[in-house]
Amino acid sequence: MTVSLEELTHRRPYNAADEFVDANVANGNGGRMAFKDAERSLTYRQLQEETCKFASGLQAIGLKQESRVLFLMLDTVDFPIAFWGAIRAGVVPIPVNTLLSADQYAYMLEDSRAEVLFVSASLAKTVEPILGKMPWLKQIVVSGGDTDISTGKIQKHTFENILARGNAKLFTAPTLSDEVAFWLYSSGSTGNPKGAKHVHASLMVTARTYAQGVLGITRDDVVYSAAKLFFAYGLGNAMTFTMAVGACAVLLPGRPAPDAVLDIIKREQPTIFFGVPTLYSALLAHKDIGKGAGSKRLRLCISAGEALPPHIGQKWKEVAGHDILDGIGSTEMLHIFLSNRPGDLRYGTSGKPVPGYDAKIIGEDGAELGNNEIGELIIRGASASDGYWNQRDKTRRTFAGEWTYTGDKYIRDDDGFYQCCGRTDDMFKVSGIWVSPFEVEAALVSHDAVLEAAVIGREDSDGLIKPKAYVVLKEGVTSDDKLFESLKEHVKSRAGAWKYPRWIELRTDLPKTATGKIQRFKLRDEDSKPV
Ligand code: 3UK
Repeated sequence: MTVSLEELTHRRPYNAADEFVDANVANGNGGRMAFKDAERSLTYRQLQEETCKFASGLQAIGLKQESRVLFLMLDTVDFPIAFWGAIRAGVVPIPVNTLLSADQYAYMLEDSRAEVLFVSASLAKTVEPILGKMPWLKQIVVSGGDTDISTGKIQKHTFENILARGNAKLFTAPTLSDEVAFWLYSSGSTGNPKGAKHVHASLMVTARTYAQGVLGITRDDVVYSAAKLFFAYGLGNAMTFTMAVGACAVLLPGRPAPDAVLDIIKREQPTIFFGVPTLYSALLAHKDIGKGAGSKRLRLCISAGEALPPHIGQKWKEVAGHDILDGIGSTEMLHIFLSNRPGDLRYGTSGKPVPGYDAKIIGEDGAELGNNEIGELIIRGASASDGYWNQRDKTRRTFAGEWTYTGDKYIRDDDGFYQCCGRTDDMFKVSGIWVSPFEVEAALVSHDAVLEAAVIGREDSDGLIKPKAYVVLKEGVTSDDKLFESLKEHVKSRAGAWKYPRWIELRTDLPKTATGKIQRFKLRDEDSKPV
């Protein structure tokens, strides 16, 4: 069954598992490899069988269509089995970040009212203290072995139990293309995470627009994404994009440290690699980095999550022999909506709108701005979230009719490239001229002595806002007045005279979200506290 984008985005009977799983088997991809992790691999036919068993197993333990389940799972083949088993049954999976604390899981379990928690055995200890206190949680399912944690009143199963409870009879629950299929929590820079609800049709929308339209993914591709499946970025990269064309994704359950990443690239020879800027930077510093990062078949390298500093893209091209395609996506839009593409790339920008998405830059009064004017980026596209769960006010501010407000400041140049200028809330003006912290940070990290930098606006003794920089130096660099002067000069020459940091504070690390984004608001809060 192949449905056109037009048909897909109008309410009709549609279960994403039909297209992503069953259509592969029907189209002759049944014997092809769909997923491979450190220990196991799965063909499309096996994926179909296992997801049927899993879906009926979920029904056997009492789950109904529209029930919600939380996934606290590492990247192994169990992830797609559980995800697509749930979708097939019309049960709503909510994959969450595996690096959070018990308190954060408690918040999400309570907020989502998930009835079942799927947890990788090695992560079970983290949630043990909260299990007894969750009002909605009834059962947990352990993947990758068993665990001896005490679960109190909550019933515990193993992944194998669930499969054994089900049967391989082919079925999909009667869902609609417009119906909520899964959620992803959006971390945000302040407050609790918000559950962004996504509908069945959205997964195929991102696969057709970005993965096929921009990357030209085919069934011969082998994908490795350092971004995990619980992020919207990883979920597309290493699951839905490959499945949409019958290709293969390789999964790494462990931490994507440079050694492990180079190792898997060398072993699996992927054709497409997805990373984030800090990883590319760390890989470039690794002694074993070279052509194709170790893969002879590598054809595309992608970066998202935060803006890619130009020097990293240029250096990667020199060393690994490939451009890095920077693109911006969000949990709210599900995947990438502005992107550079092969043969049409400008470092220091997020590229141009992905076909299927429209972008506008608007001023404070909401009116659309022209080229070379900074404003907020808003996006129209069929993969937008259906809204935040139980947060009407935030939903209405972010999803205004057809347009989604990104909260990002952007500027479009005369050639149509969109350049990121930081978040709406991090920007500040110096002498009436916008300064984007990002720009100053990019200038700082291009200095030889600097590993990382964060910039905020702070008031000087005249009450005027000026840039302040927090800098992490590279190992072995010693600081003195000369270094500080050299950093200031460097920014003046790179970013503009008024943008140089009037204060520089050295740090050993910077506050970051679980997804690695610098939390400038924390630095601002610290800075404004009286000493
Ligand atoms: C920022 C970028 C500049 C930007 C994501 C690819 O990152 C993803 O989703 P999140 O919800 O964060 C969204 C916000 O992150 N951002 C992301 N990419 C870039 N800024 N250049 C970039 N290339 O502030 C955006 O609003 O965590 C990325 C695919 C799916 C995703 N969800």
